[in-house]
Amino acid sequence: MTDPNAYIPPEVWSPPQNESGRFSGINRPEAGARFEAELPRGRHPLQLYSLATPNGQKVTIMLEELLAAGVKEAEYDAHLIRIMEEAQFSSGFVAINPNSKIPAMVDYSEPTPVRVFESGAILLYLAEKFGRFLPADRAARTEALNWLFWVQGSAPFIGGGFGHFYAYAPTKQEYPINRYTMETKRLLDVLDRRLAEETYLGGTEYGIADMAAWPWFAGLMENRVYQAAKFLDAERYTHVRRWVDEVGARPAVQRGIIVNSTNGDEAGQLHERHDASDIDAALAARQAG
Ligand SMILES: N[C@@H](CCC(=O)N[C@@H](CS)C(=O)NCC(=O)O)C(=O)O
Repeated sequence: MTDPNAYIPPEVWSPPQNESGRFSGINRPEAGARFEAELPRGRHPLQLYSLATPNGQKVTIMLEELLAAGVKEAEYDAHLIRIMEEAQFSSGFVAINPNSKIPAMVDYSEPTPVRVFESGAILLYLAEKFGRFLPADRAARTEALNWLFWVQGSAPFIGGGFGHFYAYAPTKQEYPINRYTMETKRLLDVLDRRLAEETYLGGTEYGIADMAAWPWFAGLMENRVYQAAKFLDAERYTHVRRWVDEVGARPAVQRGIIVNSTNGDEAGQLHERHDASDIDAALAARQAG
């Protein structure tokens, strides 16, 4: 039977007019800058341009973990990029990330400033630069990278697939929701089985694979993204639950996840981070509120 509402693709696609999905207003089929504007620059060697989404939080968790481990050279300025206001399409941002997505970073401590984009590449860059949170031994390093790349490759099915069709699409449609729920639950099961056999994703040591995965999976379990924990029956993944709690209790994680945040109670938001005291103040405001 043919569905009378089924979409019949034209011979050549053209962008829809007046679509009402969450990101429809900012999406275009062309890359590149949409307007001229330089990026701000603070006083620290590392300049981060980001927003507190799961992809952004990965990097601020890593930076806070480095600082907590005593790596003073990891001091950073975190500038807010408001993606719904199209700040990722400024000429300055596109020059450091031609893909126009947060997070992106510039390291001015190198003889020639180094740009780094893609959250996984930023985690790897920082781990290698400071020799932390990634084992040196080839086998252990490879296993940690296996899981880092697993998260990087899998998260778009959670965010762009499941989250988009479950929470953001203008209408709820069964086919895409089934498809991406199936995949999201399969990924939760992959993670659960891994964490049944090892304490952390990479193995015995906490590291960049955990930092990459935690914001996505903790976000799902704790309803910080998509309000879907019940729908996904997330609590049945008991090993994921154990790891979400354990990693979430780390002070550096609690500090990192609020950097560049624009949600929640206004006093507890932290649009920019230029000093450790910025985070202290936002955490204190959250506790008081
Ligand atoms: N693979 C990228 C994905 C980054 C990404 O999707 N960023 C989103 C926010 S979480 C973004 O900037 N979206 C803006 C846009 O699509 O215009 C990474 O891991 O860094």
